[in-house]
Amino acid sequence: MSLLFVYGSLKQGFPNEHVNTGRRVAGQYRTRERYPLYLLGEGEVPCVLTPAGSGHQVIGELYEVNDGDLQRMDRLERIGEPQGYERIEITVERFDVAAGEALSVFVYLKQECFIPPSTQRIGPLAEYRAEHTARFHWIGAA
Ligand code: PCA
Repeated sequence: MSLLFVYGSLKQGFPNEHVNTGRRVAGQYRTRERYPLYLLGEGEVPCVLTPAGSGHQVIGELYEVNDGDLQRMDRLERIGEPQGYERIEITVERFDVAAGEALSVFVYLKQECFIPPSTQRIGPLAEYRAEHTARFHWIGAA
């Protein structure tokens, strides 16, 4: 079992929730560091970028996932493909309780240096919300 932090279309009630077969962990979570979260391209696809240090502490949901869950989501996020996300470990913290613990978790993100400069960006955002999905269209594999 591993922990996966999702902040975009894989959240509950968002367009790719059906691919997220993990088990939700109670609580509200955000990244410990600030990250730039943008809606990228004409599909307005949510994407956290590295390096950290600008933008906001990004808010999302935490899931317990097994290998099968990760395989399904890795395929959607096109892990290992040129246009795809990377899955790396970052630190998140629970913020709906006092002194929430820091946890090391997986997250899907992209490196800033691989985003073509001409790509449309909206943000940086602290949280991907329902209204941000209005023009969302996915170019993933699933
Ligand atoms: N799916 C992943 C990364 C961005 C996206 O839309 C997520 O929800 O965390």
